[in-house]
Amino acid sequence: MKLLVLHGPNLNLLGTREPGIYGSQTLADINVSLEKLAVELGCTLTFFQSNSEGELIDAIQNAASGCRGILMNPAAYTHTSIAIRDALSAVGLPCVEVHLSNIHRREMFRHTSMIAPVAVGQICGFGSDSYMLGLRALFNYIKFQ
Ligand code: CA2
Repeated sequence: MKLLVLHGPNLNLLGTREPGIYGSQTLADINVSLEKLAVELGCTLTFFQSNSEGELIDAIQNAASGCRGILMNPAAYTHTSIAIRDALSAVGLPCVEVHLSNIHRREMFRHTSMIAPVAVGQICGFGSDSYMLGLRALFNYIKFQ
């Protein structure tokens, strides 16, 4: 089972700034942990981070050939991007939306997700564990659907 892991804008800065909100782990640390879990579960991961909405959309479209699902932290595009939502909807692959922080206890503008209505589910507020929980959830969803 091949899965795509997508990281949205500014997540390349993880571990270098705002550790109080986003933790001290770098994106590379999170990817290593995901990779270890993937070996345990028996799936293969492809990782991609971009600060560009268009590149994320291209990655979602390309996932349609070969990948069974998408684990995605759309970062700030969560709250704004109808284009990413449309891409997910168009490819029809199961997507689990994850966030490091609990977006529902932060500013009002973070309470709305454009992505949640086209996702299998959303996991937020557990720091890097959100990604691990999200990977397990996506894997089990695909395996048992
Ligand atoms: O909690 C999350 O995972 C977010 O997706 C992170 C986004 C934010 O816009 C969402 O509302 C919630 C921000 C990612 C920015 O990451 C940074 C990392 C280090 C330093 C500065 C920003």
